Order: sequence, then structure tokens, then C-alpha cells
Amino acid sequence: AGLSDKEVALVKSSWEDLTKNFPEYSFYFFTQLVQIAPPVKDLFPFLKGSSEVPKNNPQLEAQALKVFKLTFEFAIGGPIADPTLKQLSSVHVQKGVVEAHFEVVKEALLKTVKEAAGAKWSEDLNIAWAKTYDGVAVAIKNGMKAI
Ligand code: HEM
Ligand code: ISQ
Repeated sequence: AGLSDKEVALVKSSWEDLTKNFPEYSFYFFTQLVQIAPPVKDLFPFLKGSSEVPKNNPQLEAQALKVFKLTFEFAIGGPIADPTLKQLSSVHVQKGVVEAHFEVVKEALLKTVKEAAGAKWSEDLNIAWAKTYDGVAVAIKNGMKAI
């Protein structure tokens, strides 16, 4: 993903922080997401129609983990395998995701990284995740346009 060794190390370290308590951070991720853009809730079957983000919901955790894992893997090894990218792009088109949504998810993801890193958070860590997310987002957005 074009990161420096130092940036990769930062992302790896915060990945460990995230996975230490993923049930909590996945809840935090979705809570940030619906706070920033409430209508986005209706895109996710397990959030649709509910007034609050559910706690201890395995489906919610699994989805949030997929996003983080994919972004993490891109950071440490990039690029995403083509069939995966095609499938991913088509899922997002089918669910009604549009370009503007990507900025919202970015904001929520960076806030979640910050929450999990705690005192270890730094501007450099933030930049490393932001660069990585942007790389994945561009790949998915291009995939979506190609459908
Ligand atoms: C589904 C990743 C951006 C909304 C998924 C899945 C993955 C994923 C891995 C599951 C696909 C499957 O099960 O086959 C990502 C990544 C993103 C991203 C890495 C950005 C870099 C977005 C954005 C939105 C969004 C911007 C809009 C808010 C959804 C929805 C689903 C989904 C609604 C389907 C959920 C369901 O039906 O259970 N995404 N996504 N995603 N994504 Fe994303
Ligand atoms: C985007 N795609 C799939 C799952 C997600 C979970 C939380 C925030 C964004 C997401």
C-alpha cells in the first residue's frame, strides 16, 4: 500500500490493540458511523429500523472485522486479489453504497483506531491508517465504477 516500514509497524501495533477487544471496538465503529451519518444505518440489515446500535451482535462484529482485516492486510501486503475486489465491489453496488459513504466510513474507522490505540495514538499512526484506507477505498470505488 506504499507505506514506509515505520508506518507498517504502527498499523501492526494498533491492529493488536483493536483485536484485543474487538466486540467493544466494532460497537464503537458502528456507533461512530451512525452518529456521523444516520441514514447509513438502513444499509445494514442488522441495524435497519433499530434506534440503537445493538451490543454483542455477532453479525455486526463480523462485518466490522472484515473491514478492518481487509484494510490491515492491504497495509501489510497489498494489493487485494482481483476476484475478491470484484465481489466486494458488486456487494457494495447492490447494497446501494455511493462514493460519499466512503468518507463517512473513513472518519468512523480513524476514530475507532484512535479509541483502540489510546495513549499510543499519534498523528503518524492516523496518517498510516488514512493512507491505507484510501488505497482500499480507491480500489473498491474503481471496481464499483467498472460494473
Ligand atoms: C459489505 C468491506 C466501504 C457498506 C462489506 C463486506 C466487506 C466490506 C468485506 C462483506 C462482503 C461480503 O460479505 O461478501 C468494506 C471496505 C470498505 C467498505 C474494506 C472501505 C474501504 C463501505 C462503505 C459502505 C459500506 C463506504 C457504506 C456505508 C456495506 C454494506 C455491506 C458491506 C451495506 C453489506 C452488509 C450486509 O448486507 O450484511 N463491506 N466496505 N461499505 N459494506 Fe462495506
Ligand atoms: C463497511 N462495510 C462493511 C462493514 C462495515 C462495518 C462498519 C463500518 C463500515 C463497514
